[in-house]
Amino acid sequence: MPATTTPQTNRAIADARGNLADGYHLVVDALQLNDVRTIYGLVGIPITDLARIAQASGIRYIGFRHESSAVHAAACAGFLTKKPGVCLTVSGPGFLNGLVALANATANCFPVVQISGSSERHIVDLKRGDYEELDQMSVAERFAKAAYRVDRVHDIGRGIARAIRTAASGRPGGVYLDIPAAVLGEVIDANEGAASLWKVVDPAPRQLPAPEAVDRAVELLAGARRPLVVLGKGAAYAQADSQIRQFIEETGLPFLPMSMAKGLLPDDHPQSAAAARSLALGGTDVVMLVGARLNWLLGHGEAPQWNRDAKFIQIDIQSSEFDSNQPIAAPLVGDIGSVMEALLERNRGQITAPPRWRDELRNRSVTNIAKMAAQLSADPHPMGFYGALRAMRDVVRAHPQAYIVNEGANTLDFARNVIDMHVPRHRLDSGTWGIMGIGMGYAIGAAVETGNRVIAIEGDSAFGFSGMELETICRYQLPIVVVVFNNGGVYKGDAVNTVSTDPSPTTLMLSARHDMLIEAFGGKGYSVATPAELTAALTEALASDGPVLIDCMIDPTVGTESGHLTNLNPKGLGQA
Ligand code: ADP
Ligand code: TPW
Repeated sequence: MPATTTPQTNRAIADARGNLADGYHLVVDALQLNDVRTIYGLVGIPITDLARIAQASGIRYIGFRHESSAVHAAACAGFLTKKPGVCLTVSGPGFLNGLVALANATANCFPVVQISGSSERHIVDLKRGDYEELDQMSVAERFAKAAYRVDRVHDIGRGIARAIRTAASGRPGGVYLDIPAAVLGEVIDANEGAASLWKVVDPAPRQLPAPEAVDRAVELLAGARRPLVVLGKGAAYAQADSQIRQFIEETGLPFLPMSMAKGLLPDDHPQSAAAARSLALGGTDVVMLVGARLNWLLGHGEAPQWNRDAKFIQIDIQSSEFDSNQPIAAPLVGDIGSVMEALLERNRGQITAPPRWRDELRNRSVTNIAKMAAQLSADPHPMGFYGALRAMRDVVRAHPQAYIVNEGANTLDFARNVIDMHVPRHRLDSGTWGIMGIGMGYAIGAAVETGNRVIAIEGDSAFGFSGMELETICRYQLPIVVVVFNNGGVYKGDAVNTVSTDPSPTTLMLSARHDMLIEAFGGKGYSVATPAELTAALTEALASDGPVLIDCMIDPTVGTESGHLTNLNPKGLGQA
């Protein structure tokens, strides 16, 4: 019996079931033993009974219409709770449909375990052609943090424990757990089965930084003339909210939140440099990255976006992240809570924010906020992104506990700037990959895990990737309001094909009535064309508990292709 087994619980399980246990029940028991309360999934051979047995045992099972949404929902659960979300897929194509979301979770450092049934090994390995045949583990290995397979019923407990440990510890990520159909059906002695399960102790242990590494960072920050702190979604994930806030406020340092770190400190905090982003990045001489990577989202730390002479301090749980893009003058490896505590302890008043730098940032913020206010208050007809978002901002302000899910191109760029966040971990978006299709999965994950209202702000193209999950939302009666910014296009909606009657590559139907989709499933739909109508619809939607979709007509001529990423399109010889 493994040392960490809790014999009492296991014996109780075994007694209740008589003398025998099968793989299905052992998977469910192992998950329960590890406090898994919800499974997201889509059933079929060989996992249908697994979902049924899980449900009968008291685990909540949420069934989806497409596996990628199920895995996105579990990944969202992982981000919000700091415990791996669990999802269930069928062999072959079902597994592959989920894999994109598992890879996305890994890219975003969200802990999630995708458990998939798989076909008979002796048929798959000789490529004899089985139903949904695929060598899933070798495929998953390349896209996940790790991939494991349970080949014997005796190893189910070990497999689940290993998957949970790997997903949650160190840099979190997606783990694939392959359970062949034969193992689910395998039967063993119940006591032996129960004794083979164990509960993972301290799945994400604290990791303390070395004192000299902390002193190095304090010294650098103390000598800075234009210091800056960048908070990333790793900082939000770490649930070190009070330590982070205390450090920022005690030192007075200006901070810049990455999109999913918004709300860690409120967006209207006087030390926020969000409205002076270009000046902050271009001017800082010492920047401390807290759970944020110097990837494309931060211009790889390169000039001219960044000051060429800037020195970097980086806090991360994964030491191989350091020096991936720029020299890291003060690497701080550890979990963010522990590192922040060490910084607070060893700082002793040395770090301050030079008043001149703070004034510069404040003045730039005032100018930029005034510019934005002018754009927001304009009331063009037809309605543009800013008009719609002003209306939404004013209604959402009264609901700080609502979760915001956001995807699209222009819809993402504008909403990120206009909708302020006041509470940590309440914003979920396209993240590290800039992926479309997270919308309904994340919204469902957030609603299921928290019971709070969720508002999904969706480009019309973005929404299409997971739109069928409206049925899931209605089936479970989740408190989700989907707002589709309908401008009839992937990006803008005014492109024309001059050579044939086919729509252009970026064209979608401007006349689409997404509100009618939700009505097919018994939800409430609104179609709005002005900020006043949007205000009324959203207010009513948030006053209700039921699922709502607001189709919001947006001028198809405004916005830009690829949003603010236009310059990432390769140039070539020009358009046809
Ligand atoms: P953003 O996109 O918001 O800039 P990233 O996803 O690029 O954020 O960065 C998140 C970073 O946070 C990753 O490098 C990850 O290793 C790190 N991280 C995640 N959890 C923790 C934690 N508990 N402690 C320290 N670092 C963490
Ligand atoms: C999985 C490429 C980036 S943004 C986008 C696509 C298709 C949709 C933009 O149109 P939308 O937004 O949503 O109507 P808006 O506000 O500009 O009107 N496939 C995947 N991920 C990505 N990122 C793409 C394609 C893309």
